[in-house]
Amino acid sequence: MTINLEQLAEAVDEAARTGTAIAQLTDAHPDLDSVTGYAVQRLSIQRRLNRGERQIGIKMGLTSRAKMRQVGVNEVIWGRLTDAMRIEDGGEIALSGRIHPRVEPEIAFLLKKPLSGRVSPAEALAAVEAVAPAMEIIDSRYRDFKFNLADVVADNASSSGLILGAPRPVGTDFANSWANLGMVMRFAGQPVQIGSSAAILGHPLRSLVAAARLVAEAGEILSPGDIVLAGAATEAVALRPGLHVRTDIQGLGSVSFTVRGEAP
Ligand code: OOG
Ligand code: MG
Repeated sequence: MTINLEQLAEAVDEAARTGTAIAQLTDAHPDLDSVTGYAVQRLSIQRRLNRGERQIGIKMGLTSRAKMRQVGVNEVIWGRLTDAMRIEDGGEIALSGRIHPRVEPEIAFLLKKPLSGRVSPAEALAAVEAVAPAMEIIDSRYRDFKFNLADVVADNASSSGLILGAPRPVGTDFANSWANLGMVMRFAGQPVQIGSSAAILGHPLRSLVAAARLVAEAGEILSPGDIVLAGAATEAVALRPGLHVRTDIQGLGSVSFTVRGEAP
C-alpha cells in the first residue's frame, strides 16, 4: 500500500487537536519506519504552524531506561514543541481535550547558540544559556497509550504540554554538578516518582548531544532561544482532576501546576 504522508499527518494532528484516540498508524501500515514517522511528524507540526503556532524548541524522549521500559520502545526519539503547548509555572491545566494525559519530571536546556550535528559534550554545554526544572505532559494519541517506534515518532513523541520553572544560568561547574541531581515529583504533596538526572543517558548533557545529532539528521538545527527537554528520568504518571503536581530538582528549584477539578 502506498503511504500518503499528508493523510497520516492529518490523522495524528486531528487526534491531538480534538483529543480523540486513533488506531496505531502501523496497524494499517506495518512497514512504517521511523524515517517515515519523522516525515509525518514534520508535516503534522507544519499544520500547527499553519494555524499560527510557533516552534519554541524540541523534546527528547525515551532517554532513560525507566521510560523505555514503560512504553516498550528502546530508542531515543525527539519531537517538536510549540508555544501553544506551554503552561505557565504554577498555572492550571484542563484534562478535557486530552485523551489519557500523563506527567513526567524533566530538565530543560535553554540555548544561546545554534547547535546541530556531531558535537562534544563541551560544545553542547557551550551552547547552553540556562537550565530549568520542568515537567512534560504527554498524551499519546493512540488507543491505550500503545505504539511502536514509527507511531510515537509520527505522533510528535506524545508531547502535549510543558511547564518550565525559573531558569538558572549555567556555571562552569555545570557538567560535574548536574551529573546526579535528585528529583522528586509529587501529587498532592506525596512523592509519586523519585529519580536522578543520572538516569538520563548517564548525564543530561548527553541528551543535548543526541538532540544536536538527531535534528541534524532531519536537516534542522537547534537555534538560540530554543528549549530542549532532556527526557524524563522516571516513568510518567497519569493525571487526575484536581491534582496539585510539583517537581523539585536538587539545585534547580521547583516547578508546579494544578489540574482543574471536574466540572460539577
Ligand atoms: C513517549 C515520549 C517520551 C520522555 O521524556 O521520555 C518522553 C511516551 O512516553 O509516550 O517524553
Ligand atoms: Mg518527556
